[in-house]
Parts: sequence; C-alpha cells; structure tokens
Amino acid sequence: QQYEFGMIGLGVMGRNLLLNMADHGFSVAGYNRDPSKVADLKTEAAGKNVFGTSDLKEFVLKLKRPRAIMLLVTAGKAVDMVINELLPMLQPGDLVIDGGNSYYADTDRRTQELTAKGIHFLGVGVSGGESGARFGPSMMPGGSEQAYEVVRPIFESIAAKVNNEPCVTYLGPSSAGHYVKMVHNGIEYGIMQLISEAYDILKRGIGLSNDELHTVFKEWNNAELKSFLIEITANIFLQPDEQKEGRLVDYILDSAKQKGTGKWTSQCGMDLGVPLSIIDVAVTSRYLSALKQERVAAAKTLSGPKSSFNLSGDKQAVINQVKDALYFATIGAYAQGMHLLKVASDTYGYNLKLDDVARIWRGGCIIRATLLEDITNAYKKNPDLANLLVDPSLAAVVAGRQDSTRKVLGLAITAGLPVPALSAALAYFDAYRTDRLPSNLIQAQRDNFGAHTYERIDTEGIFHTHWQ
Ligand code: NBP
Repeated sequence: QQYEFGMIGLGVMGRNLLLNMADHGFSVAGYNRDPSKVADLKTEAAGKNVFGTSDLKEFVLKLKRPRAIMLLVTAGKAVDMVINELLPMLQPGDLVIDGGNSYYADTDRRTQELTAKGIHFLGVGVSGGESGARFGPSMMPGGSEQAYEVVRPIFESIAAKVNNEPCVTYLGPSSAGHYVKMVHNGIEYGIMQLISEAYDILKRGIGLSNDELHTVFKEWNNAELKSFLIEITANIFLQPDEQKEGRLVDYILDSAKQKGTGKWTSQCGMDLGVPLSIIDVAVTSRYLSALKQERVAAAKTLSGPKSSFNLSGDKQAVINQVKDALYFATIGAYAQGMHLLKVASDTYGYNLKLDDVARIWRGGCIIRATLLEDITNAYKKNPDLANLLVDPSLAAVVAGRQDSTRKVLGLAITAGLPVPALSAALAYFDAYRTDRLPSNLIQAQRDNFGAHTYERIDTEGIFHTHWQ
C-alpha cells in the first residue's frame, strides 16, 4: 500500500497529528529514528490505516507521489539534519512541511534551498499542544500556495472547527506561517504573565484561597474573558498534590522556563520598531522569576509594603476590578501582537489578512478566546486598522474598563505587588492615546549632547541648535 501523508518525528506533536489524520480517514506513514516511538505509534494506531518504521528509505518508498512529508522534530539543527538526510531520497514536485516552531529566518532559508532543488516547502505553525494535535489544532501554513492546495483537504479535516469553519487557512508566502505562530506564542507569553499577575493580586492582595480562586476564574470563563488559558487556570487551582497535603500549584517552584518563541517575538518587535511592551515584560518577568536564589536573598535585604490590600470594604468589587483590568490588558496584548504582524506583513511581503489570522486562532490554539471573535470582526470591517485599540467597538470596551484598571493597579502598586505587564498595558494605552508625548525633551537632549538634530511642530525641516 502507498500512503497519502508521511510524518517524520513521532514525539508528542507528530504522533498525535498522525493519529488525528488517520481518524479522519487518511492513510498515513510515520518515521522515527528511535524504534520505541514507532512501537508506541503502532500500539495507539491499532485498527487504523497507519504505517510505522524506523527506516527512512522504507518510509519514503511507502509514500504516494508526489509525496507530502511533514517534519515534527525539535526546531533548529534537527530540522536541517532531517532535511539533508531526506533530500537524496526525494523527487522534484515532492512537498516537505516543517510543522515545528522554527525561527522564521530559517524557514526563509529552507524555502529558498528546497525550491532551488524543485522541492516544495511549507512552514506551518501548529498550536494546541498534545490534545490539540490529537483532536484539532489551529494550523498556520505559509509557503507555496500551490503546494498548500495539495494538503489543504487533510489540514482542513484535522484542524479544530469553530462554527464548522476549520482553524486553518493559507496565510502567505515563505515564512508567513511560522512568523504568525511566533507572534501567537508572544501573545501567549503576554496573556500568561497577565493572568499570573491577576492571580498574585487575588491571592496576596485580596487573600483568596485556592477554592475561591477556582470559583473566580471559573466565573470569568463564563463571560468576556472566556478562553482556554482562563479555563485551565481555573482547573489548576483544584489539582491536589500527590505527595503532600494541599494543592499542587502551591508546591510548584516559581521559576518560569521558556523555549524562545516569546523572546523572538520581542526581538522582532525591536527589529521592526513595533512597541510590544506587554510581551517584552512577559519575557523579562520569566528571567526575573528564574533568579530564585537571588530573590530569596534580596527578600531579606529589601523591604517594602505588606502585600495585602487590607480590604475593609467590598472584596467582590475589587475582584471585579481585577477582572476588568485583565480584560483591558489582554486586549492590549493582542493589539501589540497584531501590530507586529501588520508591520511584518508589509516589510516581508506576507500579505497577511489579519481577520484570517484572528479567525484561525478562535479554536484549537493556546490563545483561543471569545475575544478573537471581536478581533476578527474588527479586521473584517477595516483590514488596514492601525491598531486594535482604535477599532470603535474595542475602543469602547477598553474605555469602559480603564477606571477599574487604574484603581486596582493603584492598590497593587501601593501594596508592593509587582504588576509589570498590567502596568505596561495601561501605560501603552495612555501613551497611544496621547497626542503630545514628552519625547520632545528626548529630541532636545539628543541634539544638545550629540547634534542629532530635531524636527519642529510648526515648520518642516531638520534643525540643529547651538545649545547654551
Ligand atoms: P518531542 O520532543 O516530543 O519530539 C521530537 C521528535 O524529534 C522526536 O521524535 C525525535 O526523535 C525527533 N528528532 C530530533 Br529531537 N532530532 C532528530 C533528528 N536529528 N533526526 C530525526 N528525528 C529527530 O517534540 P514535540 O513536542 O513533538 O515538538 C516538535 C515540534 O513542535 C517542536 O518544534 C516544538 O517546538 C513544536 N511544538 C510543540 C508543542 C507542544 O506542546 N509540545 C506545541 C506546538 C509546537 P527521537 O525520538 O529519535 O529522539
């Protein structure tokens, strides 16, 4: 038998995506250099039309031509190693798909190298983790549109569905898909940091127990904040510890790790001059969290106010302010990410349709949220929207929540709770809505010490002054 689709790398993502394809009636073949992962696949795939091998040549020969082969191996060197091993076995017209979290510039390079050899190449971001891959991920394909058409039926079948629409669509040439996936992860970093700050306010500021935190997040998940990340957060507070009394969350070390996609997003923002303060601070906060030993030592030296708000009045009113602040700031995180996509699209010629991007994020992926419906509509109404914050309906939503945001940030800052991402969101909003910022002074200083010149508000031209 010849198989319709091949997968290289039967780890968490590859194995589950392949099983998902088999469930949808596609005949598929999987390859992994370590035979134990092939054996795992065979066990899980019992009764399905799935072939598995740890012999790359046999794998390639089992595929229908032109072949469609996806790689789900660790991003970086492994992708190049696998491609190099595979290339001599391929024929012109075959299609290689990189489904990992590859850096967009690597995808541009691989696109050129493979296209020159007559091999089609797609860089596809896949989000949704293990269960997304198994039961319906959000997929962000970029590369040759003609090549995408070949795998479109498979991708549309296996992707998550929202209102019967698949959470996958062709996004643009070359690295468009991987760039969009990178920004997806950057927004994910931002929202996770915002949720952790809200948790800190509710726990240390207001004094809620894990059961109360569960109830609050569960309620939030029934309204405008409804999203995958809020949903899993609510559940996390209930997870008992297996070794000791109490909840697991309280025994987990407060040192956050990262694999780099958030950092890349921030770096890309810097490269293109796009302000991504919420995402930047989310990346920085993970670094700060990792300085555990230093923080423990510093806690003995540096003092500040007591973290509790000492509320005498209505606790629920403050909880509602936290909810509003979180929603306000979450909109800011999406606004910053979408802004980067807009500028990247113009710079790299991706020709992204931002309503499509928001639409395929509504299901399957980690940042799926009810809010993405409003974001999709905002870009449908105005594809050239400069910033989500100025979409009339989102502007109204944000305006309605700014008072709560200011109040709760005031409480948090007075109590000495670190709220860098929530503060960054408010500062971003305040700066973006300010028609005259104090940056005239920076220009004056630059011209004063370095003759860097300045422009004037009343006359066109470039000026330099001999400062007294
Ligand atoms: P895993 O670590 O579960 O699997 C990695 C696979 O890559 C293994 O099958 C491994 O084979 C294979 N591999 C490596 Br590493 N080097 C290889 C080489 N030189 N030749 C052949 N095979 C090689 O990773 P994963 O979680 O499935 O992630 C795969 C990609 O998907 C990554 O880019 C990741 O960032 C991305 N991603 C992951 C998630 C998630 O939630 N896990 C979500 C979205 C995207 P071996 O068994 O022989 O070592």
